[in-house]
Amino acid sequence: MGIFDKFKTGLGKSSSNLTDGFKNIFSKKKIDSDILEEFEELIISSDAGVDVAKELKKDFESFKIDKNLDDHKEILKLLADKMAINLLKYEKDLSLMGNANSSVIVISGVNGVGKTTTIGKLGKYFKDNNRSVVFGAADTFRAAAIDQLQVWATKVKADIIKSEINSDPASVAYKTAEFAKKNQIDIALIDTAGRLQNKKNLMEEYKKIINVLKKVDEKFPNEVILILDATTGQNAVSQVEEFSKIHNITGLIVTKLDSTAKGGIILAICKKFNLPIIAVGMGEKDSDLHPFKAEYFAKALLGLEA
Ligand SMILES: Nc1nc2c(ncn2[C@@H]2O[C@H](COP(=O)(O)OP(=O)(O)O)[C@@H](O)[C@H]2O)c(=O)[nH]1
Ligand SMILES: [Mg+2]
Repeated sequence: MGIFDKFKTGLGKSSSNLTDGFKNIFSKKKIDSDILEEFEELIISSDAGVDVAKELKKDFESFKIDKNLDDHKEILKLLADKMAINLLKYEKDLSLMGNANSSVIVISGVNGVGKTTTIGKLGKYFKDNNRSVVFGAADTFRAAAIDQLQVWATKVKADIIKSEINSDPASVAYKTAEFAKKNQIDIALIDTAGRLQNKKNLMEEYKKIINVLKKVDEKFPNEVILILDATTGQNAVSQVEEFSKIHNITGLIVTKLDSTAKGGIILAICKKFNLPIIAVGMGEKDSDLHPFKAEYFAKALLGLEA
């Protein structure tokens, strides 16, 4: 399956929701204010946010009137082009990550968003691109979390640094960075716990992890990537706000796009925060993580072909 088809399949729920709505909208001959409102509401229903919906509504209206178009596909193509142009600056070339000697990447985010799974998938991606990889099991709160990362390490043949349950997460992070530097490992991916029950502790913990990494090398961590679960919708927006108070965020990965009709959340996040989308998760398998491609995303979301 080509990459575009993966976006198409992965965004299937979101695009079928939108496509059904478009069908109804395009069945009306005249575009009056009711139709425009229906269009705006449809976009909002994908969790793209009010600002993006208003912008797209304007585009929709002008394409339809200025170009006097009757062909739905043509209008959707123009909308997709516009969307892709807006999103282009949030693309990041994942294959360039880790070109510096030993890059340390901290993976953060709340419980259950897909941190550990994403680390496994990133490990597979980097290994497939001939990079050496080490995982750091710094979510030391649950034995299962350490085991889960070990399973991924074995699967993708990555090294792993781990310690016993309840040991100090910062110490595991430190050892991982030290191992990467000493052995000239290209990429170290550090898993974290992200339990939001006690925000003060969480903040202290991330600060400690980041500080000890700087002790190994002041350029560490090279990246701190926040993982967002697309199924949580607008909650993802507040998570970016909350975590940016805790630590600097260098990029985002949005997971579980395959499980939601709310894939428009990426539009809302890009509009609101000036952060690159490092990759998107569209399934549970190791091959279900892809670098973010603005054009593919826009076309797939609107139910178009490549
Ligand atoms: N459908 C789907 N499930 C995912 C994706 N990413 C992660 N998951 C699932 O989400 C659940 C939580 O993932 P996990 O990595 O343990 O989250 P963590 O607590 O943040 O480390 C697991 O069942 C994963 O298989 C994705 O892109 N699509
Ligand atoms: Mg985990």
